[in-house]
Amino acid sequence: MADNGTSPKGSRCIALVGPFQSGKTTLLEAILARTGAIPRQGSVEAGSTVGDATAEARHHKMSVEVSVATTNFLGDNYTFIDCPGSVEFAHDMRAALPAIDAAVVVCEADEKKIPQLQLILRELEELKIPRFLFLNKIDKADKRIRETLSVLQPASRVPLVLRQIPIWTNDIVVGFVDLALERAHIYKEHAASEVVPLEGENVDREKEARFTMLESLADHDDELMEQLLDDIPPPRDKVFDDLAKELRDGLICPVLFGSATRTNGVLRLMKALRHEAPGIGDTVKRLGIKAGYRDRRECDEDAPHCARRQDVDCARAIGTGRRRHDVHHTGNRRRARLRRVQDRRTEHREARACGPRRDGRARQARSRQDRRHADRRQDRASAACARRSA
Ligand SMILES: Nc1nc2c(ncn2[C@@H]2O[C@H](COP(=O)(O)OP(=O)(O)OP(=O)(O)O)[C@@H](O)[C@H]2O)c(=O)[nH]1
Ligand SMILES: [Mg+2]
Repeated sequence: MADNGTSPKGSRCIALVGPFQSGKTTLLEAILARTGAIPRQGSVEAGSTVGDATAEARHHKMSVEVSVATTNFLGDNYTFIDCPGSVEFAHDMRAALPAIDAAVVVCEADEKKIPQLQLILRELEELKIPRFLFLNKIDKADKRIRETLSVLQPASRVPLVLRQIPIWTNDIVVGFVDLALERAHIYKEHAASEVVPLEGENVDREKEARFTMLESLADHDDELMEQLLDDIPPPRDKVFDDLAKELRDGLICPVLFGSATRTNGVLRLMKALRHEAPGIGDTVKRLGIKAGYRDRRECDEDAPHCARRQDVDCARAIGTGRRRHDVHHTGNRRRARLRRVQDRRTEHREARACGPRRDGRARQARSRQDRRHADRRQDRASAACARRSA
């Protein structure tokens, strides 16, 4: 286990949550495409995404249940739970939340969606779930990022800490500067962004934004505060450790941005999850899972996936107050119910269509059985007769 509590090889369970139509399913698709889990990125419009695979979801072009997908990024496994944003399906999101290691709250710079964003953030805050904010649809941004952040801030009880600033060209976001690494990137569509020299007006903007980020971190770190007051540049590792720790302790909500349809900002999000999202060890502590479950996990060291599932089941059980075996995936349950209804309908249809043939077959079977019984009766009678004459 690394110093920041994350396991470099551990598998993590991340929920994609956020207001209705903010781009969660598209972001999941972008993540799967960027990490090589699927060869090409599908779209919600074309009905070709991995998530939202049911006919109902495809028809309405919206999520109607959770979708789960697993991928691997730089040797670590990630399970993503794409939760529906519509309030009618909020219970599906609620069922998944207790089990997750962290959440990515996908949102837009849209004031109308702030009340729903606030409700979701409140739920995560109550459950003490570490959370990132992913400001999506940056390709349509028409406001400066600081303005957007001040609009979104009231929705969160903890500070929204900007981790990147956009690089603008002709009022379009063409890249970003990472404030922790102090590196500038230019977006490439459906490809990794290109690192470029940090220069021009971006140098001053970066300095100012980085200082604001460090100030937020220093609110909970006296040593960092002293370094800032003395104008001593803090070591990069310290900044990363603070970012991870304060995220884990629910003291900050880091903000990243990008465009899910263009796969921009997705690798940066994955790297933030890799370095900063808590691992299973922290989640077990957060949930207060009993030693028995932990022991079982330790026994299963050779089968990390099974161990992971046990923990997730266990966490779900704790979160929902039900026994572990009673807890099923809501989506699975709904699908199973749908399958049963469909099976019953098919049976009914077949019975109506093939009624006479089935009756005919049954008659044939009955007469075959009758003949066998008659033969056996005859055999028994002749054997008895032979015994008597002997
Ligand atoms: N311009 C732009 N459009 C986007 C982006 N991401 C998603 N969209 C569009 O936003 C719409 C909703 O996308 P979804 O991925 O279905 O959103 P969602 O949050 O999963 O929706 P629900 O699950 O129904 O809440 C679709 O039309 C997407 O094409 C983006 O980065 N930029
Ligand atoms: Mg969706």
